[in-house]
Amino acid sequence: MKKVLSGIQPSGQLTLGNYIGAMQNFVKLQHTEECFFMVVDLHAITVAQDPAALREQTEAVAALFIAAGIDPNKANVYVQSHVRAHAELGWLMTTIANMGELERMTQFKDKSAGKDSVGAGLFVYPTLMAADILIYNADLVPVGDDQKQHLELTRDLAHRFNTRFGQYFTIPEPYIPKVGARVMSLDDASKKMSKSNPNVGSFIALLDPPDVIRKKISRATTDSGREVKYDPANKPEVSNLIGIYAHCANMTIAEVEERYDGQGYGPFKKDLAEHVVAVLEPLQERYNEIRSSGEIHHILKQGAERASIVAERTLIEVKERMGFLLPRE
Ligand code: ATP
Ligand code: LTN
Repeated sequence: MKKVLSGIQPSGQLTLGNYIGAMQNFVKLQHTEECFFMVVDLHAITVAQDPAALREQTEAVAALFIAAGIDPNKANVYVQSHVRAHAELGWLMTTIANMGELERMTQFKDKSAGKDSVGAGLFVYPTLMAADILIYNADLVPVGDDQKQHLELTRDLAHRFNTRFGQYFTIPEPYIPKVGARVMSLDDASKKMSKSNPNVGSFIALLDPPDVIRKKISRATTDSGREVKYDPANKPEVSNLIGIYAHCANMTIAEVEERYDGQGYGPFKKDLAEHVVAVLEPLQERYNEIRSSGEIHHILKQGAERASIVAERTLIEVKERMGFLLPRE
């Protein structure tokens, strides 16, 4: 069995981008591999969060994991800050990283662009992500396309550690979907769909009611043509919608193109909305059940306990190799 780890930030409402880019693969991998899926609250605070909203979103994201089909008896589901070893290994990895390589991270450049004051946590964000992955010696990391560069850095840090302190960390591989690795914004196909976009019309939240989903899709930007054709370079908006369609209807891109051949955008968008609703409605029902039962707290406690055992073991080994004096009896 391979070890799989991934995380999602409780920094807003989860979107269809998170679902297609990451969560669908979480659900798939849990059947064959040993999985660790976290709500990464320590990462979320690298930009300012309202404390009450952070607490609510953390619980909401955890419940969405389960609602999306992650089985807590198959995968470990927990909150990053409940496993203290993450923060500690994060610090150790920060001392292995160089300023130059962190300055090159595009997520840092995007999130700090135009800001008067940028938190130091945002800068060292990737070293904590590296710790998240390396602490379980994960083989595979299911993420969307935007996380590829962070994964590359994680691999470099693992390799650097191994060279300095002896072969120890597994070099992890990204696991990225072929279609849907970068679901784009509904209002601007040059930007990825993001839960932190202030324009709520730009994303479909997993908890959007059916009528809101229909409205958002009917208003989604297309082009002045009428051909439902997958051509990301020349028809980025329509290609993005076709990708979403293919995922939600479980069809290939070619099948979607064929179905709407010669029909224009109207019927295509209408059906697309129904396919998205059909995927999200049952997920929302399960979500409501999980939230009202309160069972999520037990799931998170159990997940953190199991994960801590593995994480603590790694931390001791790493500290030993780096030359820390470990406490003795
Ligand atoms: P934010 O926009 O607030 O930075 P986010 O929406 O990117 O957050 P994350 O928690 O950072 O969400 O990402 C969780 C996972 O979802 C990551 O694996 C990320 O690659 C994936 N993901 C996020 N947005 C998209 C998208 N538009 N298309 C595909 N995958 C995505
Ligand atoms: N950086 C990721 C979230 C994240 C993560 C991780 C993903 C934190 N730790 C470990 C995979 C593995 C993001 O912004 N999407």
